[in-house]
Amino acid sequence: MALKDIRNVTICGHGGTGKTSLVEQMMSRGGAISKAESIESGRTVSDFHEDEIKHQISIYASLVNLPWKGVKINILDTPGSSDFVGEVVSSFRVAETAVVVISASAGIQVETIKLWRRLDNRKKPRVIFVNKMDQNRADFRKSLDDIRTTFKVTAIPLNLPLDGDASRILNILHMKSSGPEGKKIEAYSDATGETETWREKLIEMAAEGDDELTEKFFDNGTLENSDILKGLREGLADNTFVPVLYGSAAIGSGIQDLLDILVELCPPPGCEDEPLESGESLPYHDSKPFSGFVYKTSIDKFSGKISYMKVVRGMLKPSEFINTRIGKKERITKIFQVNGKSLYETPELKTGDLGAITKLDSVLTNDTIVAAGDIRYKSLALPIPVHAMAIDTEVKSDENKMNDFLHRIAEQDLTFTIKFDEETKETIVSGMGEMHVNNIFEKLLHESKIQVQTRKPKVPYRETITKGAEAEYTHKKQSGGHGQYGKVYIRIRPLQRGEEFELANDIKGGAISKGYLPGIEKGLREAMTEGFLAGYPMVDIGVSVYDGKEHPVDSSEMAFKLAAKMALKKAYESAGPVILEPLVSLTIFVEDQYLGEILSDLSVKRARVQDQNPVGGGIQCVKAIVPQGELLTYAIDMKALTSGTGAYELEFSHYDMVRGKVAQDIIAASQDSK
Ligand SMILES: Nc1nc2c(ncn2[C@@H]2O[C@H](COP(=O)(O)OP(=O)(O)OP(=O)(O)O)[C@@H](O)[C@H]2O)c(=O)[nH]1
Ligand SMILES: [Mg+2]
Repeated sequence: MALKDIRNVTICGHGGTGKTSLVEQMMSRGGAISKAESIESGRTVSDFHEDEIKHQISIYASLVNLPWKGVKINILDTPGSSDFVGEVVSSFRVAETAVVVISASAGIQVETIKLWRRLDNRKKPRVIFVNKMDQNRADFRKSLDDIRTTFKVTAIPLNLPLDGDASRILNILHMKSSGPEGKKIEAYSDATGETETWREKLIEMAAEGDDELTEKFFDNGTLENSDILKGLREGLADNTFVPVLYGSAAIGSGIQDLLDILVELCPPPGCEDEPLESGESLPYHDSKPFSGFVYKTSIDKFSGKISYMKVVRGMLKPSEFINTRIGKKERITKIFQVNGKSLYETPELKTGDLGAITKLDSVLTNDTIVAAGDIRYKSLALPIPVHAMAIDTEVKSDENKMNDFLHRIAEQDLTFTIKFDEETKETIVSGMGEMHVNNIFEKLLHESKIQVQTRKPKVPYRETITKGAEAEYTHKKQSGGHGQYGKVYIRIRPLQRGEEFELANDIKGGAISKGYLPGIEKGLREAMTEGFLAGYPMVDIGVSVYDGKEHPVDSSEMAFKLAAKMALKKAYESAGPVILEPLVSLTIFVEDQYLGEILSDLSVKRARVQDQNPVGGGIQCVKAIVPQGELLTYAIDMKALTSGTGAYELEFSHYDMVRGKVAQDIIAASQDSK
């Protein structure tokens, strides 16, 4: 099997557009399964996890494969919910083509628009499959217009439902008709000439990007089918056109057309070089020593740890390999082809192919495995988790077990993180949304019988000063025996945001001995960790110690430590202390109809809206800078404000001063919790 005999395809699109049902149909048509099962039956090949069956949605990107016309098609069936977008993004990395599924009746939806932008950034060739053409509201002309205006692409249909009937599909690339389940139907005679018009457009499109084909087209007024395919193949690879197919996964129509196109038009692996961590890239090559990239890790009840791999160079056969992240040798004894939950042992995986290996102890997602050499393929560029919460176990003694479980999940799912926040003393988990995090808690309860309690995380406020000040403090105690004595003079000044802390020794004439200076530094640093206004860490303060006094017998490091701490407190109080709050940059995608609600909610949340633009398909993109403390439950607010259709992304921006009542409330809350 050469590179040209493999296709790696990701199936993506908004939730519920019928991706999993479509994959089921494709597998059945390719003979990989005997019958396409429905989502409702819970028996589809790609939605095999217990949580997927329970909720009747895809949660993980499943790998399946099927043969079609001598080609092995690997398919990654991805979830549509933005909560699981990490799975989609990792599938983009290993697939050369994306099939974007749109529901004919629902139109182009927000998640599809977001995915399209991600695919644009990667210049990934795309095929659009307009599904659910069996439904009443389906209208192929309208959906084609929507695609063109929303994505601003040259979209050309390669098949059409005749008279709007999804059970009668005409393939205009090969001019043949088919019915439900791909059954042959009578040849279609088109009195309107519409299909001919589309075919002519298709041929013009094929001729356009290639000088040789353009010439042939002008000479003959048309092109032979092999030339049409060549031209379209080039246009698809260069993203100059997007083929659109119509069909229905419910009645099994248009499926064969899709499979044909994947084989005839879509690029095989190796059309693009594989990027390396170093910034360079390596071409795919079948006669080089083996190297492969681990794009996903999962843990299965039966097989244990499964590492999913794409072979970039050479061939993977059982042998000893090196994990280049840690330079550790790993023995691979068994290699598998994957169809959902079924792993089939295979003697080898060829260049460009996708498959799995079990029980690779040292191997994590993003690792590179090689036969020889020291390369590392570029890591997946995954989105940052946006929804954070503080958690505790209901029963205190379950804490270690919960931590182990959640760390194991975080190892498999890189869009889920768990960490102990030293500053707020809380265990914080973060994910892509409420559904994502709740699904993990459900698993924890189901598999380990551990119930967690969740809270809004504390906001990591900081304190700082707004002007310079000076103070002196004498720490003096006489309580029998040795006394304690230390006197320090300090000046403090505000630093730039992010400079944290600076200490200058400006003591003249040895007023304080060198041996006491570490005590002074310790005192100041200790004080910086707990501000005098509300107990939050102090930042961006420069301290100059410029004078002091010591006692020949009673002075000690400890005495100077306490003196420095108290001097800082005195100076701080007259240096205009303020609370700083973290701000995040928020990007929102929302349908036009909910824009007003979202904007008025943002103004309540003290947001500064920076940008607001329509991005096509009736979707608006809003960018704003918002205090993190206002967004602690934004996943829930967003759902309520937009009937579950809105989506957002977050990124830390900077710290800024809090004023007025909000600042007073933060200070009052800190007093209450003492
Ligand atoms: N009428 C009709 N219903 C369909 C069609 N394709 C899928 N459905 C139904 O739409 C629902 C969602 O189908 P799925 O295949 O789970 O959709 P999905 O895109 O995989 O969903 P997620 O993975 O959760 O994003 C199910 O109830 C399907 O039976 C279709 O062509 N026509
Ligand atoms: Mg699905």
